[in-house]
Amino acid sequence: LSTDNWAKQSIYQVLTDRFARTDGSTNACGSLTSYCGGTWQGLINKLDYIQNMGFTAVWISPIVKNIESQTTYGVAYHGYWAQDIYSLNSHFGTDADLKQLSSALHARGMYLMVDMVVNHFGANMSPGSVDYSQFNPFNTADKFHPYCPINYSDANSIIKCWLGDTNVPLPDVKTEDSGVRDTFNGWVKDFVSTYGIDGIRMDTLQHVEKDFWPGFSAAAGCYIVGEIFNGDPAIYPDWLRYISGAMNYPVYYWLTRAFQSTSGSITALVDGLNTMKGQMQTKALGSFIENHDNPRFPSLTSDISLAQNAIAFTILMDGIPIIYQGQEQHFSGASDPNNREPLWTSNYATSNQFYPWIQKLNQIRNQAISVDSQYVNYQALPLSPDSRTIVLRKGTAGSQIVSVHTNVGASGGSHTVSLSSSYTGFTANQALTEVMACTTATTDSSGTLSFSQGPQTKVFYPSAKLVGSAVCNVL
Ligand code: ABC
Repeated sequence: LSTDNWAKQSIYQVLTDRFARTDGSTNACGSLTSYCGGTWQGLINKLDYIQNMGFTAVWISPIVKNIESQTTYGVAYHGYWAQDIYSLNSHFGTDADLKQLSSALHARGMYLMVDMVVNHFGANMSPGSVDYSQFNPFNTADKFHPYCPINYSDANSIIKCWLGDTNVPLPDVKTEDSGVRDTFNGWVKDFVSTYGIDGIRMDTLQHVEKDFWPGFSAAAGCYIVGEIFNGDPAIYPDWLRYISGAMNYPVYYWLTRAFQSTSGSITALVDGLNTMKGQMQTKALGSFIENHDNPRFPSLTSDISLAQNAIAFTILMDGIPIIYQGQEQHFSGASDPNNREPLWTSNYATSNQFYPWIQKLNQIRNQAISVDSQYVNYQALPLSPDSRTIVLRKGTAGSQIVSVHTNVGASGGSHTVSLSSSYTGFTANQALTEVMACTTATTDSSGTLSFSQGPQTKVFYPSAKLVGSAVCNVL
């Protein structure tokens, strides 16, 4: 699937081992550093849960065979310690199961994104004594860079040295070798067609030299969103010359800081968004507030409305929304592995304060995309009418979403906000729906929209454009 098509999707991130078991059992996992039993079959059985939340695509953990042994950090339940890239990880299921997952998604009109790693393999021995013969296909030392720990202030070291540590070193593949490149290109081409993969989440993108990526991308033939774990916006424009998309880590940091407390800086978020869009096309970036590597947002604050605002912002900002499993259950694990809770302990509840919230946001975004061919191309206009509030206007006039987010917190009370038509693009006496609460609103004779803003996100949309949609039953 192309980048333009991916820009219209909304992705749910699944940690395969932690999402659902084949037999649907919900008893706890003995240890969060062991396999907990989640499988591709378990996932297939729970696709309604994901699709009913409004998602159109699922990102799953790496699928290849990993090292099996018990390490200092447990076993490879996350999938990032590859041993044999030509075999599947049997803990997650069989070849037939993975194909079935792909076809089950496609039958629903949904898409499959697979996490992939080319930067390294995994080893459970000291860097000096790595047994390369255990790897497939690169089973000799000369296909790897010699060991050195990464020095993040040296660009060359980020590419050539090894991630992991001396307990669990991640032998760094010599990706500049033309034979290695040919092998990876053949491998990805094959995997994409064999399993009907529509998109790729590429691990450790910045640890592989940039000129590796165009050839790999051409072989893959689909959208790739690269993980560049870096909050500096300045490095992104050049990366986007080599790869179709990237995780939006800069906005992740500004957004977290703005909403993690009632004194977070909204100004820094507005400035950051303007910096990003001034430098690059933002529609192919992955928007997120949580993932499996960082402390979950609710570990920073227990405030429900701050979490709801942060999620709403993720879904309505520029880029492809990515929600990590468990956000809809307000899970609050902090560092890895505590942020990798088995989802089944929630019993997949759908009537809490987050599942319907996410569903509504996906629905309004999906609706805006279906009626406005330019919605995803329109780079949102951020505005901060006061120090506690950020407004985003996104979409062509006539079918634009104007969303209002605040960090006053659950006990912050309400204040009046007025937005002029020159900002919103709304017209005089226009009938609008505030879709989060399904209430109506009308602009005044000069097109100004005034309302009382409480702690929760408000999302205004022209009522006429909701007709026929599932949102708020507008007739
Ligand atoms: C295991 C244990 C951990 C233990 C660790 C030593 O070993 O679980 O408890 O602390 C996988 C597993 C992990 C496992 C690791 C290592 O492998 O999931 O459980 O940790 O064995 C990707 C994946 C991630 C995966 C790997 C490895 C890579 O998403 O799940 O981890 O395949 C770096 C990489 C990044 C990587 C991340 C974990 O480490 O670049 O690709 N993620 C700075 C650096 C970043 C660095 C980051 C975290 O620190 O610049 O490159 O990411 O170490 C901002 C700056 C950023 C800065 C942050 C901290 O601050 O702008 O640049 O990031 O302000």
